[in-house]
Amino acid sequence: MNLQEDTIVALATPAGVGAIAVIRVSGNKSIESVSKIFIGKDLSTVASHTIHYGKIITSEKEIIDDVLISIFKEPNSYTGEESVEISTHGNPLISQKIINELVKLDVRIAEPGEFTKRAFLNGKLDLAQAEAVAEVISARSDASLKGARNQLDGMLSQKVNELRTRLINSSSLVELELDFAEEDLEFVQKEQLIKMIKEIVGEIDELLSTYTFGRVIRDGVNVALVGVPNVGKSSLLNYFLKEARAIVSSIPGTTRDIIREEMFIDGILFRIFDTAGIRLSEDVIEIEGVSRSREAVKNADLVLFLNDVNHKISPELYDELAQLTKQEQILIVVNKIDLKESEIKTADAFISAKTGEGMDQLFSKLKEKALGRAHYTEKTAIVTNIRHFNNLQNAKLHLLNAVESAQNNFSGEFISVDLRNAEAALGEIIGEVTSDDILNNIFMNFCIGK
Ligand SMILES: Nc1nc2c(ncn2[C@@H]2O[C@H](COP(=O)(O)OP(=O)(O)OP(=O)(O)O)[C@@H](O)[C@H]2O)c(=O)[nH]1
Ligand SMILES: [Mg+2]
Repeated sequence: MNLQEDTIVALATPAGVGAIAVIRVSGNKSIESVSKIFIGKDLSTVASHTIHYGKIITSEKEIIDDVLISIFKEPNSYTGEESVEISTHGNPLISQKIINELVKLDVRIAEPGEFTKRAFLNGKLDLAQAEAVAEVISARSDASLKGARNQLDGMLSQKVNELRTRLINSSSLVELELDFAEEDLEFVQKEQLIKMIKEIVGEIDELLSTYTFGRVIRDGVNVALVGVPNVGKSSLLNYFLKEARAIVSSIPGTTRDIIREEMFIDGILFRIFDTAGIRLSEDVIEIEGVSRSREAVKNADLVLFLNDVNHKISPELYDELAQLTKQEQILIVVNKIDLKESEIKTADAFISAKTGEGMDQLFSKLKEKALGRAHYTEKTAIVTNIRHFNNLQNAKLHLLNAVESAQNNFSGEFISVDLRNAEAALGEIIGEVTSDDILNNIFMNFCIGK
C-alpha cells in the first residue's frame, strides 16, 4: 500500500490545556472524512483556504465541541495534499475524542514527522529544508533559531544546487571526451577540468568551515570553569547568572560537585560548568570532585582557566589542561583585578567577579573563541547538521579522487564516476538522491503532528 494514499490525522498543538488546539488531517479523504462528523456547512462544496464554524459530533450524534474548520485543497497546503485543520477548545479530552472519531472512519494516526515527510515527497520542501522545520521548532536560542531559519529559507539548498549544476557541467566535459575517445581527441580541456573541480572543492571547504559556527549556534557551547581552589570560579558563575547559585566562600575547596547552568551571550547558548578547584587532596570527596573537574575539561568546547591576580599561573595545571583538551580551546583569565594590578600580562581577559570589571572583554573573547573570527550574514549558507557535513566531506573526497585521476591521465571513465558520486553526495543533502533509511531516520526525530 502506498503510505501516501492514507489520510492521516494528529494533534498539531501541544497535548495539554490551552485556549485552542489544532488537529491536522491530510490526504485525499480529509474533507470527506471530516464532513462525516461535522455539522455546519457542506464542506464538499467550499473553496480552498476558507474557514467554517460548526460542531463535531460522534457516530452516536453526541456533540463533542464547537470548532473552526480550515480547508486546504491540493496542492496548496503544507503537505501538498488536501488537508483540513480543526481548531477546538484546548482540552486534550476533546482532541482525543475527535481523533478517535476520525480513526473510526479509516483515517490513520500520523507517524512522527509524517506531515513534513509528505511535504518533502510532494516537493513542497527539499530534505535540508524539511530538517530545518524540526530545528525551527526545537531551537532554544536566538542564534539557533536564526540558523534554522536560514536553512528553511533554502540558503544551504541553493548553494548545494549551484555546486551540483557546476559538477554536472564538468562531468559533461569528461563525457564529451569519452564519446570522442576513438578519434583520439587530445584531452585539451584537462587543465580546465582540474581547475573547475578544484574551485568546487574550495567552495565545499568553505561550507565545511561553517560547521563549527553552525554547531555552536545550533547546540550551544559547553564551557568548563576550572582553576585551583579559591580563584573565584563559583563567584564568576554567580556573576554570569546574576544570582547566588553556587556557594562561595573564602575556604579553598568549597565546590565539590559540578554545577551546570546556562547563559546567553548575544543569543548564543553557553552551558557553564562550575567545577571543584584542581589540587592535590587527601579528602575523598574532594578527590572525586577533582576527577570530575578533569572529566568536565575533556567534555568542554571551551575551558575557562581562571586565575587569582595574587598568584602566578600554575604552569603544571596549564600543561595538564592542554593535555586534556586542545590548547586553542583554553581561555586564560585573571580574576580579582579589583584587588591589585595584574602582574600576569598575557591572559585573554582580566576580570573581577566581584565588581564586574572586564566582563565585556571576557564575553567577547568567549564569543570569538566559540565562533571563530569568520563573519556570516543571513545570506551565507551555513552547515549546522552532521548529516550535511558528512555528505559534503564525501563529495570532497570523490572530487579529490577525480583530480588525482585527471592528473595521472587515467581514463575519463574513472573521473566521470567520481564526479557522479560527488554529485550524488551533494544530492543527498537536499534529498535529490535518498534512501528510505535516511528518510526514516530524519523524520523519526520529529514530533507527532509536524
Ligand atoms: N576581591 C575579590 N574577591 C573575589 C573575587 N572573586 C571571588 N572572590 C572571593 O574569593 C573567594 C573564593 O571564591 P569562590 O568563588 O568560592 O572560589 P572558587 O574558585 O569557586 O573556589 P573553590 O570552589 O573552593 O574551588 C571568596 O571569598 C570570594 O568572595 C573578585 O573578583 N574579587
Ligand atoms: Mg567554587
